[in-house]
Formats: sequence, C-alpha cells, structure tokens
Amino acid sequence: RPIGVFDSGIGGLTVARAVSRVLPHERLVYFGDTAHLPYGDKSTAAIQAYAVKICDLLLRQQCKVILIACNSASAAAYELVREYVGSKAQVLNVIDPIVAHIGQHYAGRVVGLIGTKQTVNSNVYKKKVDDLDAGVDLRSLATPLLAPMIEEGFFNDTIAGNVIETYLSNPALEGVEALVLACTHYPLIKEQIAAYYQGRTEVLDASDVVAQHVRQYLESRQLLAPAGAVPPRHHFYVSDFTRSFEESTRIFFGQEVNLE
Ligand code: DGN
Repeated sequence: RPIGVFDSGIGGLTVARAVSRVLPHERLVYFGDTAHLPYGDKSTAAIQAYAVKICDLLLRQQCKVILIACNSASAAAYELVREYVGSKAQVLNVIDPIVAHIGQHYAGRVVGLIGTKQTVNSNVYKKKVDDLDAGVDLRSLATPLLAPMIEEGFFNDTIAGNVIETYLSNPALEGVEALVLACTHYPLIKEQIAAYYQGRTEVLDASDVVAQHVRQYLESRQLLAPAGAVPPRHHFYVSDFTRSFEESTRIFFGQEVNLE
C-alpha cells in the first residue's frame, strides 16, 4: 500500500522528495490541491473541507499512511482528518515531528519559526511547544511573501536575499538559536537563510525531520514496503492542471514529474 501525501499545491513535493530519498522503496501517491491554493490565506473551515475530500481520494488509492505535507493544512485540519480517517489509515502531519525535535534538542533555548499567516496565526506550534514544558521560547513570524516569491523562481538571487534579510532582521526573531522552516517552500531558500545567520543559528529543514519521522513510524509498526528490484512508480495528482504547475515540479521535486 502506498503513502499518501497531500499539500495545497506542489510545494509539498519538497516533503515527498525527502520521504522518497529516505524511503526509496515506498510508493507515493501525491495530491496537490492546486485549484484551492494558497491555503496560507484560507479559513480553517475551508481547509478542513478540502482536506476531507482529498483524504477520500487517498483512501480510494488504498494509502496506508496519509501525510499532511502542508503546514497550513496540518495546523487547520490534522485533528479533524485523523477523526475522519479513523482506522482506515494512519495520519501524520508536518508539525509534530518538528515539535518533538525542538523538545529533544532545544530545551531551555530560544527558537524561531517562519511560515504562512495561517500557520503562524493558528499558534499551533507555540501551543504544542509550550505543552512540552521544556522551557523553549518560541518566536514566530509570518513571512507570506516567501512562498509566492519561490514559486516565481526567485531563490538563490539578490531579490530573495533582500526579502529574506528584511524578514529575518525583524525584532520578533531576535536572538534565535535555531530557525524552523515551517512551510513546504522554504527548503529551497535554506542556504540563503543559513548564509544570513553565518553559522550562528541552526536552520531546521522540516522536510528532512518529517521524512525521518515517517521512516521511524513505519519501521516501528512494521509497515515498511519490502525492497523491490524496480523503483516504485509514484503518482502525482492535482485538482487543477496547468503546464506551469508541471514545469514548477522541477523546482520542488528536483526533476519534472508527470501531473495527473
Ligand atoms: N504549502 C503551504 C504551507 O506549507 O504552509 C504553503 C503554500 C501556501 O498555501 N501558501
């Protein structure tokens, strides 16, 4: 049975890519809700309604696990989706693995987080980190310009550098010892963010942490796919197809993929 991965669009392919690297024998069924993106500015009720419909599709594809690869959807719809899916599949999100990582490595320290307005304004990371009772001071900043900027191909250039510097120099992020990239798109600007901090601050790429979590999760429940001779054939679905989405898959997945 495959692993279902969904996102508001094609940005979640950064997470799918990390999962496929860590778990090369797993077959992925990806769904990008391109008809409704961006989720970052949508209401919680709207995101929940979209998420439930996407889960119907992933369940019809017999997915053993549904990974909500989108931070905004994880913030708005994880609990509801888990209840909806019940015992038909396991549901994972991109927030809990990062929160656990912060608890393990940053107790008593100052950690920054950047993401969409939906993710930051939901306060879900703050609530979960506070629940750890590990004395972590989490400082968050909504950085809504970054996702559209990356989608338009502005990364590793001076425009991206200026936007990144403007956001990261915001007093809200002063003194952070690590910075969580809490949005599907941000792994693409990880190097520029790391360069801004000149090695003083660890930059946490959520997609890597999430992929390791998925591996441990499957391993501990003996749900791992057996190693096969041929690589698994993934499927990538979208709710609205345009050629430009397909071209952009190269940015997020590292190679262009066929969108269905
Ligand atoms: N996938 C969204 C997230 O991780 O929050 C970013 C894209 C968006 O919907 N704005």
